[in-house]
Amino acid sequence: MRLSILSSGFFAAAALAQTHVFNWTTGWGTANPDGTHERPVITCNGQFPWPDIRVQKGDRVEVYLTNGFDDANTTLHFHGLFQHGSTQMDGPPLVSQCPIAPGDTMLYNFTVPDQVGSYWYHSHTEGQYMDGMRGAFIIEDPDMPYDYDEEVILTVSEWYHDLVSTLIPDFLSVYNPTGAEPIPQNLLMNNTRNNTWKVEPNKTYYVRLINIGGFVSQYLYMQDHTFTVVAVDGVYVEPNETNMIYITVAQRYDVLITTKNDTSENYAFMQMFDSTMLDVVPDDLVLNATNYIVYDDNADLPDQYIVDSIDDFLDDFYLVPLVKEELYESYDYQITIDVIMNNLNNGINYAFFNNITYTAPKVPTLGTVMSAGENATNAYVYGTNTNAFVLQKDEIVEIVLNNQDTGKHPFHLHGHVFQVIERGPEFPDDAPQAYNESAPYTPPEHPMERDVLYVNPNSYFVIRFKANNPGVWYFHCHIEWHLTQGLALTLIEDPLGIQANETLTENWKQVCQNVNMSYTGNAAGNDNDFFDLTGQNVQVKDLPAGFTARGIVALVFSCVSGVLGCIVIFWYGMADIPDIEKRVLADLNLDDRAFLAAEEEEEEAAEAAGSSVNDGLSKEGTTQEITTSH
Ligand SMILES: *[C@@H]1O[C@H](CO)[C@@H](O)[C@H](O)[C@H]1NC(C)=O
Ligand SMILES: *[C@@H]1O[C@H](CO)[C@@H](O)[C@H](O)[C@H]1NC(C)=O
Ligand SMILES: *[C@@H]1O[C@H](CO)[C@@H](O)[C@H](O)[C@H]1NC(C)=O
Ligand SMILES: *[C@@H]1O[C@H](CO)[C@@H](O)[C@H](O)[C@H]1NC(C)=O
Ligand SMILES: *[C@@H]1O[C@H](CO)[C@@H](O)[C@H](O)[C@H]1NC(C)=O
Ligand SMILES: *[C@@H]1O[C@H](CO)[C@@H](O)[C@H](O)[C@H]1NC(C)=O
Ligand SMILES: *[C@@H]1O[C@H](CO)[C@@H](O)[C@H](O)[C@H]1NC(C)=O
Ligand SMILES: *[C@@H]1O[C@H](CO)[C@@H](O)[C@H](O)[C@H]1NC(C)=O
Ligand SMILES: *[C@@H]1O[C@H](CO)[C@@H](O)[C@H](O)[C@H]1NC(C)=O
Ligand SMILES: *[C@@H]1O[C@H](CO)[C@@H](O)[C@H](O)[C@H]1NC(C)=O
Ligand SMILES: *[C@@H]1O[C@H](CO)[C@@H](O)[C@H](O)[C@H]1NC(C)=O
Ligand SMILES: *[C@@H]1O[C@H](CO)[C@@H](O)[C@H](O)[C@H]1NC(C)=O
Ligand SMILES: [Cu+2]
Repeated sequence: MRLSILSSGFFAAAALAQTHVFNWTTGWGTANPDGTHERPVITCNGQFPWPDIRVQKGDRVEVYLTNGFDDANTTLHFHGLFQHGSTQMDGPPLVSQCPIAPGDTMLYNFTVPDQVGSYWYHSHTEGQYMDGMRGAFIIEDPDMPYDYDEEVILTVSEWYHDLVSTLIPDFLSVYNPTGAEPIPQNLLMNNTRNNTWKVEPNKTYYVRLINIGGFVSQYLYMQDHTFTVVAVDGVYVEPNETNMIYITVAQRYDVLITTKNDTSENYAFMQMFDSTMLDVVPDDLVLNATNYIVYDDNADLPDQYIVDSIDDFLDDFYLVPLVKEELYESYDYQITIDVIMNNLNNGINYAFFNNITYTAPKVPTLGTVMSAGENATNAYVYGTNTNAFVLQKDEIVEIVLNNQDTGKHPFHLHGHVFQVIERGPEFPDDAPQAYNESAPYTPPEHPMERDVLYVNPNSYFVIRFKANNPGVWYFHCHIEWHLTQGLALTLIEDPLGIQANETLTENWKQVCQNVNMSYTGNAAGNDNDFFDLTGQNVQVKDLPAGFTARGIVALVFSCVSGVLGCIVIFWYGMADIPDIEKRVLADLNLDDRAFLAAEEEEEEAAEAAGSSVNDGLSKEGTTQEITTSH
């Protein structure tokens, strides 16, 4: 009797699995999310914002994504989904698929058998998601362990008035040698400002907080209400009550919020920039954004809510997963990566793992896996500039990340959640500390697990996971600016397992053909000799010997009086390096007079407005370098 109930229940659940079909075309429209500036935004079938996806555990999802742009490729990534047996549907271009050409359609077809909770989707191409191509992706749990009355999604992000395609050329420029990220204009909640959340009294809300932004972390806190954190990045945790949450881009916090019995008053729901991530804080930037928890439409809205300190946010390191997975006591394979930001010979500031800035291969890495046969187990075939690591089936992998940069970075691993073994505190600017494996430490008995983890400035973190999901998985900083600077690596997990269990769909191959890209061969596109990488894409050369990144910083910023003067000094400073003029001329594309004129105008405008120069510069010893180079 009992058995039959169980099995009929099982078949009922299986029969109920649904297929959700979405037919989406990207395009451009205009919107004014922050209420201060109308601008172009990326639309979905003409609509902005993009719709949320809501499915049940076990369902199938089919998204037909048509690239409706005239002159840009696109892709879609489903953040946090494991994509078991469907790594080809994961999204990042040149990693697990070819870019989708204008006019072309890709079918993302996968199931969500083994995950529940709060996820999101976004373009994985050239910062497009910061222009609006993103939405929530919720997998409902038939066995939800927490009681609540209502469920609500609440996204947060920063917002720029300029398009990413406008910001990137100025960001990745010799005139931005420190790699100062563009400063956003506002914080948004649910794609608006001054958001009103209408609540009923005496209820417990299950709130899915999702940071769909591309740059800054935020502090979230409410007037006279508390968050009880019950899940992070789709992993249930033991309830932990807190007044303040610190959420990096791409992270999710599911929280319970209990409303008051009394409906006479409305309350503030605050978002605050982590301003330590901004190189400059313009005078007119509103760091604290006020939103409203509204009990009574007729009652007044509160002023902003101020707290004494922002230091007491919940430290996610101490959260304990509800399902107690044992600590992976040791590792089989350790990958140690040092993070630095530095300039290459074109004067542009790049980001590096172990001195390599990710440079996309000529063939998507998954295409190389599928065409390399037995040689797919050799990392060399994926190229020397992709930071490729091959993982053995079921081994325990440890990633030690040493951040030698003075910024915080939220790192994301595709295809997995990982155990957080250790995270160091912030260390001073002049003394970055690497992880010391031989120093005694005790990792948590049941480490926190998630898919996005920030590292503190000049510090480190250590994570572990089991290589039980064959696939090509990207690991990268989720700050879109840093991803464009190359802060990424590729994990090729059990390549023979991928070959055995996955077949590339005809559509997947067609997407490559329609963008004129080969999908077989090594990173250089060579499918005769997988060990001949001639012609592979490589990073820009290092700065010439005797010339430092600091020198570039000094030179470029010594010319507050105008760009042309600046370039003269630039030449002069490097005059003793053979051929440097020719190389700099080529790199700077100096014949582009229009570009120079535009830059000059910008500089003048900036001076007129009295805007301050990147405050990080003074620390670089600018003055000193300028004097020596004159
Ligand atoms: C998607 O929509 C387009 C335009 O409306 C239509 O031509 C196409 O047949 C649709 N595709 C699917 C799979 O429904
Ligand atoms: C939010 O409030 C600010 C300040 O009052 C205002 O400038 C802005 O237009 C408002 N934004 C929206 C989307 O209502
Ligand atoms: C689209 O991708 C292809 C293949 O990587 C590339 O050659 C082309 O330049 C891209 N197009 C745009 C507009 O970026
Ligand atoms: C999606 O994948 C499933 C499993 O491979 C397949 O049965 C189904 O036909 C695919 N959907 C489409 C529209 O191709
Ligand atoms: C946020 O937007 C979603 C739709 O994306 C809506 O369901 C939800 O109620 C909104 N939440 C708040 C707090 O405004
Ligand atoms: C609301 O009232 C109920 C019953 O009186 C009580 O149990 C509960 O704690 C109250 N909730 C709040 C948030 O004050
Ligand atoms: C809150 O809920 C409790 C128990 O359900 C009930 O007794 C009380 O009247 C409610 N209070 C309000 C203000 O609705
Ligand atoms: C922003 O909020 C913080 C913390 O509540 C507070 O210390 C600070 O004074 C606020 N800033 C402004 C400009 O109101
Ligand atoms: C809650 O978080 C604090 C740190 O913010 C930690 O000390 C405590 O152990 C956590 N408790 C649980 C049950 O997760
Ligand atoms: C990076 O390059 C520097 C300078 O050439 C060298 O000292 C360092 O060992 C390199 N780091 C790695 C991880 O290869
Ligand atoms: C792997 O590479 C070797 C040369 O190192 C070659 O002889 C062999 O044919 C390659 N295997 C495949 C399947 O391409
Ligand atoms: C391939 O799929 C089969 C059936 O789903 C599974 O049993 C096997 O473990 C998979 N192999 C790998 C290497 O993942
Ligand atoms: Cu970063």
